[in-house]
Amino acid sequence: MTKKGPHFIPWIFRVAGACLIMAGCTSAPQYQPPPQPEIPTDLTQAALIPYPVSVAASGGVFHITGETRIYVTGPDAAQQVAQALSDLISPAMGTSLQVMPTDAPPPPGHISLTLNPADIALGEEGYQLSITPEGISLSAPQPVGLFWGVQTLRQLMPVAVEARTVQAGPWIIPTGTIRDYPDYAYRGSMLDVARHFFGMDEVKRYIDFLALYKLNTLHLHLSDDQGWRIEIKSWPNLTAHGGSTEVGGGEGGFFTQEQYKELVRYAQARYITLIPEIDMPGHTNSALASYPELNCDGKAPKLYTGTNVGFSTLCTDKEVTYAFIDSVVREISALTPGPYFHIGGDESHATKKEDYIPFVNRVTEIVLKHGKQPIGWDETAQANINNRSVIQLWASAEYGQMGVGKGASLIMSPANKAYMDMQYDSTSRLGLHWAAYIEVDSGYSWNPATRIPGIGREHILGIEAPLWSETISTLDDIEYLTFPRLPGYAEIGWSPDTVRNWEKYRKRLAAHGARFKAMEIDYYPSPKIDW
Ligand code: TNX
Repeated sequence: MTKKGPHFIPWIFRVAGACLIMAGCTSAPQYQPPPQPEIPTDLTQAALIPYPVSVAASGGVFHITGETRIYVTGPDAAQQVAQALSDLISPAMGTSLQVMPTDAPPPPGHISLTLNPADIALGEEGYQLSITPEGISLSAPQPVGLFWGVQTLRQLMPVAVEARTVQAGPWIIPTGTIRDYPDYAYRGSMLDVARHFFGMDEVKRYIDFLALYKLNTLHLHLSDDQGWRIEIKSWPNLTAHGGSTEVGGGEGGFFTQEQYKELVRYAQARYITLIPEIDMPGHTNSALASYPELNCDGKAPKLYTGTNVGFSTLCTDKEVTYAFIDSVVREISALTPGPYFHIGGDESHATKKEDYIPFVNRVTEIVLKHGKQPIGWDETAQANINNRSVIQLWASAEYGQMGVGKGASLIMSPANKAYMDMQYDSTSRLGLHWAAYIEVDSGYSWNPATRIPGIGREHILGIEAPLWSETISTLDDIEYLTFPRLPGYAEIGWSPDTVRNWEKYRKRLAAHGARFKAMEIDYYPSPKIDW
């Protein structure tokens, strides 16, 4: 055995030894304990968006571990929500939380999901979440409430839960009770897949974003001058030709009816209703280019890849126009379990007013005949509408008031507050600014029920934040304009006015920055927020 001299002592002991001798030495390598995550024990301080109606803290914590089970009582729909919860948190925990259907009262120490139709104070979509050190009990009158309660639970968990790879934990949740239900029944966003086409994966991810923030409606703008994006079997050239390009001359695209059904199912599993929009009589160049007979002069125009508006119109006094619309509404309605069909009706500057009103009247009847309730942009309030129509206010207070006067209910999307295609400020890399620059505080700080004289809470179905796509063509672009504004619209739609407060909201939103990162969302880091 070779005798080793002191020069064989590993360097680390030598440095440590030297430091023992030299008093006051501070350069010794010291043991660094791993950083302890701050243990959140005050439920009222949780960064929940939208903020719940009521939150009471009890100061303790519940640990979710690999041993935690999800007990569920109730029909298939409730069990699917329990499975969704398991699927949501299992990847980051690295273990699959077991779902246990049961009719017996669930044992303590676990998570339980229960339907409680007797709790009518929670309304259609509400839920109650009771968290103690011994377990979590989520109850709701309907499965949809369980689903929204799961989203709250998700936001109460450490943000690492959003990662799709195994994370360290611990999976700790503060204790207390939340009772919660939405202010407005309609809470939506619109995605324009016509100016630039976005495909299945992009739309599904967008649906995921809505679900996290308890938005229950996705309005898809499926046709415009630049492209027709949904297969119509009886008018196949709409997509074959009309779907073949987009703004800037890219290749465009469209959804087959099978794909559209898949989107409907994907949204339904997240309690989100799809609303299809076929914009007419203006915004129709792609249809006019596909079928010459829809033009008054019988000649098909060229496809259009610019961004002007207001130059196209269906020929309102040809019968074939209404046969065409009937087929389109019939085929799309058959794919649509939701109650609404959006007929557009905006910016029809190439249609004479005396033609526009009878056109909207007739299209309204076609939509009703196919079992759907028509929604139109605010200009459609000029037609002979009544309480069967919904008016989506985007630009005109006067048309909004006219719609309310005729008995229609309103969706509030004022462009200078709710349009997510508006730039944040003059330096934003994407977006337009014809309506306003909309920084995060401006997008958050308004009240749909007091914005327009004569239009009150009782006239309003809800709010919607549209995302037009003239300037955006990738998922990153979508994310940049959507985040961080979307959570603010979700809060306006869900939380009562009395709990909405910009100073508090901006702190909660800051905490969501880490969640966006874990979800790999390419958000705009607004200087209004201390990220
Ligand atoms: C106005 S909003 C439009 C859209 C544009 C949008 C751009 C509405 C009903 N019409 O055609 O895409 O502005 O911000």
